Amino acid sequence: MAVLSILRYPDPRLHRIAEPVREVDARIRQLVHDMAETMYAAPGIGLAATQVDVHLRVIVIDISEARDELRVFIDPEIVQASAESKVYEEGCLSVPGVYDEVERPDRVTVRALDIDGRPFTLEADGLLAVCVQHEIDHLNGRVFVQYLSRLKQSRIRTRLQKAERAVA
Ligand code: QAP
Ligand code: CO
Repeated sequence: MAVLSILRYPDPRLHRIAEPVREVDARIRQLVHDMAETMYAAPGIGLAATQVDVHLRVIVIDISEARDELRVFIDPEIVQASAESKVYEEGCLSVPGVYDEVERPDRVTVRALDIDGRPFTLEADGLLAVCVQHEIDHLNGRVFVQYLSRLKQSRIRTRLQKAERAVA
């Protein structure tokens, strides 16, 4: 197991489109374990492979209070989304210190493969629905700040670039 390093916005690699996995083998299971360790260490509630510079369609999520309900989604697809939407304050391990409101469908049905390569379907609402959509966006090269105004995006970019220089 290993804690992987997380790409920080505005890294261009965050905008790569991830490839389908299709076959869940030992290499993918190792990636899932490392991603889970990275998410728990951060700590965060969700992480997409894109954020650790692996461009495969793999997501880990744990929204439980006790941090003991790991959810794994391989090749996730949203097969249904509610017409009603909801605004939620989002953050991202790739955009540290930045939180802002994003509007998304309130409920989604997601189909994916589990760690054993078996297909499953999940109906999600609340925080889980937000998190699944946020992480699938990462696999499609989209970071949540791209839902914000151009002005906010430019301020966030400047702030994070300054922070990057300060630690370099
Ligand atoms: C995505 O985000 C998410 O800025 C997961 O300094 C977030 O785990 C989905 C984190 C909110 C739905 C709602 C962010 C940790 C963690 C930070 C995360 C930070 C430290 C973010
Ligand atoms: Co994120």
